[in-house]
Amino acid sequence: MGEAYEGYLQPGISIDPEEHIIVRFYLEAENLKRTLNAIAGESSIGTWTEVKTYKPEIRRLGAIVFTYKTLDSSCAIADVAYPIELFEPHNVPQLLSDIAGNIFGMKEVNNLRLLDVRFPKSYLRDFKGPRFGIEGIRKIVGTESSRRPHIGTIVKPKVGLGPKDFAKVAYEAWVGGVDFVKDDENLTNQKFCPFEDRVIHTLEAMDRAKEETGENKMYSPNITASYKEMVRRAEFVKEHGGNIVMIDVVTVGFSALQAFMDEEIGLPVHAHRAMHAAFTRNKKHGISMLALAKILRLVGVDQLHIGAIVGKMEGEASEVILIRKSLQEDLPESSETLGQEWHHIKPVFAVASGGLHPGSIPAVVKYLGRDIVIQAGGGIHGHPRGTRAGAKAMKDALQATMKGIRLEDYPSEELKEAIELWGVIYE
Ligand code: CAP
Ligand code: MG
Repeated sequence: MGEAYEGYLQPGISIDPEEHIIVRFYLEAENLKRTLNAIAGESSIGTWTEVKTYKPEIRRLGAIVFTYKTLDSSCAIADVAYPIELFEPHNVPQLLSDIAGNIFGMKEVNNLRLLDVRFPKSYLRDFKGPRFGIEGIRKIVGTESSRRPHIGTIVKPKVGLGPKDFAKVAYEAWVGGVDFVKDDENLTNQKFCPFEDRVIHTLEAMDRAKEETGENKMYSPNITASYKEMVRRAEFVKEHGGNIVMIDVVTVGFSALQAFMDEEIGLPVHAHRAMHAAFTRNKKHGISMLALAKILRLVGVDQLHIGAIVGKMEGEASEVILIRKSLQEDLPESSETLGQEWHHIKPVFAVASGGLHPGSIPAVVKYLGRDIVIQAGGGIHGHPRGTRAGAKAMKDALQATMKGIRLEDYPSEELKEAIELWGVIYE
């Protein structure tokens, strides 16, 4: 074998964070220094050996490992700086082919995890970010001054109901008190529930619920499909008076998602992250949810599932809290994160979902604050007296929590019944 260039490893060198995209990696390898060097090379300009086609001016595009800390003899955490010139503006697939591409499959890598990423202002400039974000969605629901969390439901069973039954369940949930109803991630346009019929019936039901309650409501149909079909479905939703759409952002892929955002259809996007855990869950390998969330904020989703801490899905409190912050705040560099200033990119409404019920609300609010959509599927439609009572219990639990009252002490029969079945979680 020929020799590879060794100069990508330059610990201690000073890096201008405004001229680079910085990536933090966790690495396990036999020879940490050699593999860090190889990772920086393979993810920028290099390959396994020196090449005769090389020209000295190309060196400026090489990534640099500018800090690394060994945790023991076989693992390290390293920060790698990628010169901004390496990246095509406004091209997330290309970004990922650089910083999250071949390197995960290199033989000499035992485990590699992309922990965090930081974008300079010059890279953010070519992205619009969320068109609605927290404020835009609060305006639709009418919570700009109360600043309370929104509550929502996923119609259950996940799939199987026909359009009329689906709309009936949605209506019951709205009248019971939720702000937001959404399709499940695997409901799109199956024969038993055609998309257009479902949207028409459910938006009619939403209008009735709005009239009867005097409250604003949202319905998020899942438009996940091939790109052109997503655009067609979103336009259909808009024409029929819809006010948001849902996309399974990981399964549709970044190219489709970016192209969809560029269409400027004028509806907020609720991002479901189905399949993310295939690469975010293993703590030693893959890509963190934090990094994925930052990229999705950049691309411009308005609501994003981040985990619920006390529900059915995996996700430690410290991690989910940091993801929420990264979606909504500018963060300085710290031991937890590379930090990020977002400039013109608006904050994202975070979504807590998965195994939640009325009794989970105190803990979710304690951990994640108020700029959060709290969703319950089973935890509403599984109420002993059905969907309307479940939604009422959810609304009462939120009101109690906002007033600082223990759920057990709140005068609500529906809430009492929910607590008897599922309990209360305060932390
Ligand atoms: C919640 C949910 C969501 C999960 C996904 C579900 O339903 O609709 O897809 O929240 O996980 O089908 O499980 P339940 P995450 O309320 O009935 O659990 O939000 O972590 O991405
Ligand atoms: Mg679901």
